Amino acid sequence: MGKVALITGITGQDGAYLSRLLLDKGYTVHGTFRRTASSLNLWRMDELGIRDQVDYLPLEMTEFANIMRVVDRIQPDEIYNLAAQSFVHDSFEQPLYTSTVNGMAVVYFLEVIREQCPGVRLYQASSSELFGKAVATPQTETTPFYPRSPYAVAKLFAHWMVVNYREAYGLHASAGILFNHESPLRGLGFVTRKITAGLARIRLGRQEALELGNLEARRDWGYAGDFVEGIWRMVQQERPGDYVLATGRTHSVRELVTLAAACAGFDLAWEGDGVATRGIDRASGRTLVRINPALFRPTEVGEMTGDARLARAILGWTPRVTFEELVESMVKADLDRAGRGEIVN
Ligand code: NAP
Ligand code: F7E
Repeated sequence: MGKVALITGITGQDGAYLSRLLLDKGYTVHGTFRRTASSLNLWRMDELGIRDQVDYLPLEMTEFANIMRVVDRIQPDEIYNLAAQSFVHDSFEQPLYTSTVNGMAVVYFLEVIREQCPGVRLYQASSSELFGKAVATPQTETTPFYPRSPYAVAKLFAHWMVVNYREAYGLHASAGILFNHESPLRGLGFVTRKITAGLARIRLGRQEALELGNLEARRDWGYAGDFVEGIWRMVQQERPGDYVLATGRTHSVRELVTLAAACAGFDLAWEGDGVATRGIDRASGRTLVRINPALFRPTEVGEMTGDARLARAILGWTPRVTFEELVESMVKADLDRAGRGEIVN
């Protein structure tokens, strides 16, 4: 018989790709969603063609007893905790809620496993944001953490809880310290998808310009489809552990916009400095990109570069899709969607 997986945050980007991967491997997949809207938004599952292959359960991460009952009902072999308030920018406005969902809720899961089903394997979605104002480059599993947002502080609490439950109670609990990973299924609030969807709309005359914050921030951007493979491999190890997943290549937001613009058929020239910076389409002279100071963060993570050598050595994991291929695929997907007149999610 195949294994049973419980994925929290099934409606998110990683939930969709991980579901597809587990289904391909013969798992029975149960996915949890939160009942915030009147209907369940499964557009990502639709894009991957797997909507009807997953069992969906409502789960509120802030409700301990809800988690207890869902785990008891499903009796999973593996739990992948992906649900989170995952927007770093929003966490400055919602620090309490972010702390509860990203931090405390992880302890609820750990307690349920410890009390009810200690043999269950847990994956916790940790983040490169733990490194924050990084004290060394590139970042590895042993680089000290310096979180720079309520999001990162809450994830750090959860991360150490996972380590502690593993050491104190012998749970098979692993944390993936994942660097930014993107795809055509990325949420519109993140900078990659905001840029590719925005440029597609501009190309089709449906948006005037793109407003961005810090163009100089640098990230190690990989492809989500590659990263969920690494997540699964962590959970299959005989011994649980924590692993960095990253590409080791870093680009600035400015480089990202320039490349995405080229993929959308624009030749972008940059003029001005600071908040007066503008990205201008050389052919028409139109301003396509401008800066909105409201999009800057109170404390920013300037640069991230990951070193995934441990994952390569132990898990046999390497990312396959390059930054250029990733950006091109995202622009293409958004041009197709905008061309079909679809509401871009
Ligand atoms: P995502 O697309 O934003 O998905 C987050 C999921 O969490 C969504 O399904 C969301 O539901 C759910 N959620 C949020 N608040 C909830 C609550 N109170 N109760 C129940 N569910 C809730 O994020 P992702 O990119 O797939 O990332 C997956 C996980 O990896 C997250 O924990 C994220 O913090 C972490 N991570 C991501 C990256 C990355 O680059 N993608 C890197 C490192 C770590 P709705 O659909 O209802 O909003
Ligand atoms: O920002 C800058 C912004 O929101 C990337 C989450 O998945 O990865 C993600 O967090 C950079 C930042 O991702 C805009 O200031 C400029 O420096 O796409 P982002 P993030 O904050 O790195 C980590 C690993 C996670 O764990 C998180 O869950 O881009 N930036 N202008 C902008 N960012 C946004 N969102 N919007 C802008 O207009």
